[in-house]
Amino acid sequence: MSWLESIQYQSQQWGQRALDRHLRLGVTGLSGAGKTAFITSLVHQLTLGDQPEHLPFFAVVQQGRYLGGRLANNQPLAFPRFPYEQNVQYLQQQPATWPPSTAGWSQLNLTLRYKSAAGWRSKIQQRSELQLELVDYPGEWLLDLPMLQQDYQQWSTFCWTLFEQPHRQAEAQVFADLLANTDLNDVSELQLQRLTDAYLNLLHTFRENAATFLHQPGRLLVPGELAGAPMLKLFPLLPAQLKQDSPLLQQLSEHYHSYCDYVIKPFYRQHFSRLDRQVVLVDCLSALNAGFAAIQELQQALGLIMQSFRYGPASILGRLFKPQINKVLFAASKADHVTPEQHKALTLLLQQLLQQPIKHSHYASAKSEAMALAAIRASSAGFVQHAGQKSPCISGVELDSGNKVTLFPGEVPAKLPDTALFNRHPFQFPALAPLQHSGQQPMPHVRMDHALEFLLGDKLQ
Ligand SMILES: Nc1nc2c(ncn2[C@@H]2O[C@H](COP(=O)(O)OP(=O)(O)OP(=O)(O)O)[C@@H](O)[C@H]2O)c(=O)[nH]1
Ligand SMILES: [Mg+2]
Repeated sequence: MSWLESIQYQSQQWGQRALDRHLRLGVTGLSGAGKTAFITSLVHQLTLGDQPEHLPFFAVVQQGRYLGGRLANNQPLAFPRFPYEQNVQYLQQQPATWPPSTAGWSQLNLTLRYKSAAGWRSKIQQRSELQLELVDYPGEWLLDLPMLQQDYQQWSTFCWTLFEQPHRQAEAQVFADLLANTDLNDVSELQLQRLTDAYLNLLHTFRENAATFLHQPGRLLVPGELAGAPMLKLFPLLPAQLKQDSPLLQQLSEHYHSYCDYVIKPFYRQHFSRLDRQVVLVDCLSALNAGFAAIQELQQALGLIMQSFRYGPASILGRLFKPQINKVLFAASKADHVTPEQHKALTLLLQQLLQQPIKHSHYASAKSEAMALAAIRASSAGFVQHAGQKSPCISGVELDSGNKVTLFPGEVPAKLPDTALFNRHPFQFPALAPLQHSGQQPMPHVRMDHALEFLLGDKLQ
């Protein structure tokens, strides 16, 4: 072995230990925003997508330096593993279907190998590695974080302010009547269960009939491993009932504090501390479909989330976990449900939705970018001739009917629309089934290469 080879070998050994780097990527979004689809696609792209034509804006692939990614086997055996293979199976079956909504947290670690672009590292190391850690969880759990800033009374008051809004009022009245006729001295198991069931029923009704986004506590809808835990017998008492120091109020306050201490804090400490990078996914199109109230509530929910993630000494996460996120990607998901020339408007709409929360947050200190993307493409884009004119369109398979459709789904407003616009022009963006694709090809996407470049590009130099 020559002295040069010897140095190279020594350096490689040292380099593998000292330079192997680690990145924890947080994928954030409300239920249905597309987190599971995003992680599945990201893993698929990084393990199969080394073809430059498939990821044209991902520099490490474009420059031929990407050596591939594989699922790491260093994951603690006690951690639930992200069901990547099962998700791919759903997407590749005939007909292709979407993976189901997530019911618990799970993690996946990836090892990415690449050749360094330049500098001393490229001379002494044949290859470099980056460890990527990804976590998935039900979106419903994200909205628990703001509860840490409230006590039970404040939370109950907040809930009833929310329930007074026109799109929720009628549904909430039944539960309000039930509470009004409740004996506040009765803290029996049966009473607590009966009222919790009624509250859970209300949350389901809100979600299905009123297209709402804010549902707390999240574990009531998606309990995960906590199904049956006594502290999940939790619902907001009426504002008038909060003024009397009743046994029921005391019991519910106790459940609330246990929920904050034993569920919310550990969950966020485990999953949101030490995040290096973050993706915030927002499904703007479904909210537009659901109407003015839904858009407003989406904005409110995003505001609450961003407030919770606000960094610096004043923020709750800052105080608890000292996060160090230095790059945030804001992404309007499912962009393949509209024609490509609408993507700009979709990005502007997303920026408008997030404008207030971002202004008041410390996200300003992190590098951020906004884009419209589709993690897993469900349509192909093209043009049709109509009245002698070429018009943009998309083609795909309708999720509900299974029918093939070719359509122009409509324009995306570049600004937050007002009620008048919704009255004049209801939005009807379609929901489509994933495109059929063969196993060994990377999943079709829209701008995942841009997302990968923004999130990982500098770490793969
Ligand atoms: N067209 C299209 N639809 C998508 C895409 N990603 C997600 N969807 C649709 O959105 C639904 C929800 O996506 P998920 O990835 O399960 O959302 P999630 O954020 O993980 O939701 P929870 O697990 O409930 O928190 C899917 O079932 C699809 O119908 C995409 O890239 N393109
Ligand atoms: Mg999910």
